[in-house]
Amino acid sequence: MEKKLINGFEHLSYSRPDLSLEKLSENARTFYYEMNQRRTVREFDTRPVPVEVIENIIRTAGTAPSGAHKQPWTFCLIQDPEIKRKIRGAAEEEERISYASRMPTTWKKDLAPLGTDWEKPFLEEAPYLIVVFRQSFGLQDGEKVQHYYVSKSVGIACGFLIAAIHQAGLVTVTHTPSPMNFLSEILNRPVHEKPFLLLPVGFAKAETFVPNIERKSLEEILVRY
Ligand code: IYR
Repeated sequence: MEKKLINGFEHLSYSRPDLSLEKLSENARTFYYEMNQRRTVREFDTRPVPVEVIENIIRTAGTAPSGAHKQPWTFCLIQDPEIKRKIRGAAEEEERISYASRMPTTWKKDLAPLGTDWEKPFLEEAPYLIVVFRQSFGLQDGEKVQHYYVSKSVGIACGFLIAAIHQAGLVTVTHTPSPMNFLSEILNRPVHEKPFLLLPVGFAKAETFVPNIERKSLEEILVRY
């Protein structure tokens, strides 16, 4: 392996396979077709999933780029039914108030096609919950470590996570109970970690339905210069 020093730091020679343009097109098309099959699913089968599958999904999320390579994320993996029960109870308590009085009419009108409500049975039914925490700063041997672009970094890692869940053949819903500080307490996280996203993971229920909604076309999301 070829090496070189840049700013006094070791760099390794790196390359990607030199693919034909046909293969390149096929790869991009195939990956898009695969990702376009992804749907947010709120109904889970209670069938178990080997923990090794979830570990590799989390490893994939950990391959995301991050500000100054600080990797400012923590993924909490919950299997314990008692902790799931606590999380569901606390999330539903917040959601009940949100749906009843915190969310304005426009918001609720926008959510109507998705069929969401305050009840979150998936928080107990899914075999796993992954709670992603953003680290506002790091701690190494009691010393504060500066983190950069934390939300962008953790957002990208969550994108990788969701893609890996789908690619494995499993489903998830990006659940953001609000406020979500109860997760820090239940999971006993240190103060420099803030809850970012909660994802139940598992097989989709044998018969489930998803909203009949469309994705924006390329021309709607792309501006060419
Ligand atoms: N957090 C609530 C409400 C909610 C908000 C949005 I924006 C969604 O896309 C879906 C749900 C809930 O989880 O029900």
